Amino acid sequence: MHNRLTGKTALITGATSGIGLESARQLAELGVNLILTGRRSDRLEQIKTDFTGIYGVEIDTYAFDVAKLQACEAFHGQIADRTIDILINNAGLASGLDRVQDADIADWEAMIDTNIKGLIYITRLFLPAMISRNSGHIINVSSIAGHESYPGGSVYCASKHAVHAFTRSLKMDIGHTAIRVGMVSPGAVETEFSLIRFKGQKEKADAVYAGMTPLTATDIAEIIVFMLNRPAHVNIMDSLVMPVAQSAATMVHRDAES
Ligand code: 8X3
Repeated sequence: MHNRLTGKTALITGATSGIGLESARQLAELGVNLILTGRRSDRLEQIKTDFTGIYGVEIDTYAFDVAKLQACEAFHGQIADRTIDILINNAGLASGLDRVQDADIADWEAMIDTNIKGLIYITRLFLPAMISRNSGHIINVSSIAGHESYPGGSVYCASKHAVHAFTRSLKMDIGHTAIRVGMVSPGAVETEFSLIRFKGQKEKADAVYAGMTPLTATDIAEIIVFMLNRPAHVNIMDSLVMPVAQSAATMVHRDAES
């Protein structure tokens, strides 16, 4: 595959695990310099050490919570002199799978704050420089839950529908520029996602992927890299990606024995 990405700089939120971390790894392999953010500073430090040795690209890490506007503003101020060619708004989580009438409002707030507010804060802060330069590429990590709702997923699905709607409006608002904007909308990907959704209950998390072959973070990162690596006139607006065993958010074919 022709590599159009070497020497560019990518800012990736939620880069300490899962799709964010794999996207970082694959971009580093292609010679992309990285600015990685996440809440876990120890993991960021380890990733920086590991990747710097292997890939020889420039890597900077910033530990903060994208859900906090002031932290996002401070981060933006710290790297104001950097050219961000690629922004991957990946930070996000599911918290709980409870019916509306039973759900914990703190879970809802966590999802709204990170999945919606974090994504729109970072976009709002870094977009003006892209517009001034008339270049850049933004990929938002959405979900099948941005296309469909399912029981127990009310606010998670609402947050990903918000990502979907925001991404489409964003593209329109900067339609006069050369900036590309798209999203990736995965179905079941086996990462820390379900463990976090079920608050560390491993059996519940494992059951999500039982008897089927889920997607991996690597699968989704490959698609993100493919989207980023298209020629400048090609903008993939959305990639709805499912494991072959999953035909809709709640329709999963599982092996009979499990
Ligand atoms: C992750 C996929 O199906 O749990 O966004 O909503 S799902």
